[in-house]
Amino acid sequence: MWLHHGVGTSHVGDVTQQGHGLMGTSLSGDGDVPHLGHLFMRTLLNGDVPQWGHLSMRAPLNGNIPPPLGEDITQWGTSLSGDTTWQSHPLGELGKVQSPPHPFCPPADLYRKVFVFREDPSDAYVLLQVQLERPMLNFTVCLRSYTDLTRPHSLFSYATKAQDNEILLFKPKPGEYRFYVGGKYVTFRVPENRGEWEHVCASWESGSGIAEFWLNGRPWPRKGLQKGYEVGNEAVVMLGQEQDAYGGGFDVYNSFTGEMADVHLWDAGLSPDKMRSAYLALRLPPAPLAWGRLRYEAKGDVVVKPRLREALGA
Ligand SMILES: [Ca+2]
Repeated sequence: MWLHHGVGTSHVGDVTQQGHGLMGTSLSGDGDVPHLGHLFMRTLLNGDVPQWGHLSMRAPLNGNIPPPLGEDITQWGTSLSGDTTWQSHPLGELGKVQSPPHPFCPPADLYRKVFVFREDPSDAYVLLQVQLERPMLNFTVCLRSYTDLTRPHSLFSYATKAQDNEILLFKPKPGEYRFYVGGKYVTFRVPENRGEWEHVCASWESGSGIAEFWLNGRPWPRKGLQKGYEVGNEAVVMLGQEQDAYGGGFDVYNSFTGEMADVHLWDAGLSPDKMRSAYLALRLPPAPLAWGRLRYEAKGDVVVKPRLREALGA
C-alpha cells in the first residue's frame, strides 16, 4: 500500500491487502498535510465488487492516512474534519484511470541515487510518467546533471503530438543552456562547467511569458517567450534523448552521457525559497513528477546507482 502526494491523478497503488485498500491520491498542500485535493480509494470487501471512492478535502485530515484496515472508507470519509465531501463511484467509472500507458515500475524513491548514462553517444533513455490533468499555464522543471560532454545534449525532453519541443532543456555547448517552451527558446549563458554537478531550474508563466532560469540556486536575468501559450498535458517525457517526434526521432549525438538526479516537474511556478530548496535538495512541494516517487522506465544502457558523493553543487 502506498500513498502518493502529488498533483495529478496517481494510479495503480500496490493494493494487495485483503480488506480495504487506499488506491492513490491527488493532493496539493504543504508537505505531508494535504489542504486541498482528492483521494481515490477502493475497498476490497472480501469478494465483494470493489468500490471506488472519491473524496474532496478542503481541510487537513483529522486522523491517519491510510485508514485502518477493515474500516469502511465511506465512514472514514465522514471522520474527516472540515469541509469535506464524499462521492462513491463504481469501479468501472474510475477503472480506466488504472492502466498506465507504459509499463512503468511502481513509484521509486531515488533519494541519493542517480541515473548513469554510460555510453557516448548513446541510444539510451529514461521514460518518465507524469500525471497532468490539464494543460499547463505555469511549470517549473528542475534537475541535477554531471557530465564532461562538450557536444550538444538534451537534459529534459517533453514532447506532445503537436510539438516535439513542448518543454526542452538543452545544452548546445559548454556555458550555454537553451530553454524551450512550445517550440521557441531562450538562451541562458552561464560559466563553463569545471567538472562539477550543475543544478538547473527553469520555470515559465503563460500570463507574462516570463521564463526564469536558476543555476546552482542562483537566478539568471529573466527572459520572455510564448506569452499566452498553453503547454499540452499529454506528453512523452524523457531523460537522455531529445525527441524530434512524439516518443522518438532521436539523434544520438544529442544524447546525454553522464549522471543525472533530482528531476522534478511542477505544474506551477516555484517561489525563490523553493528554487533554493530544490538546489539544496531540501523538502519540496508535491510534484506531478518527483524524484522521491518516480515512475520510470529505463531503456538501453542506463543504470541506477548510489551517488558517489553529495551532489550539492559540488
Ligand atoms: Ca526536438
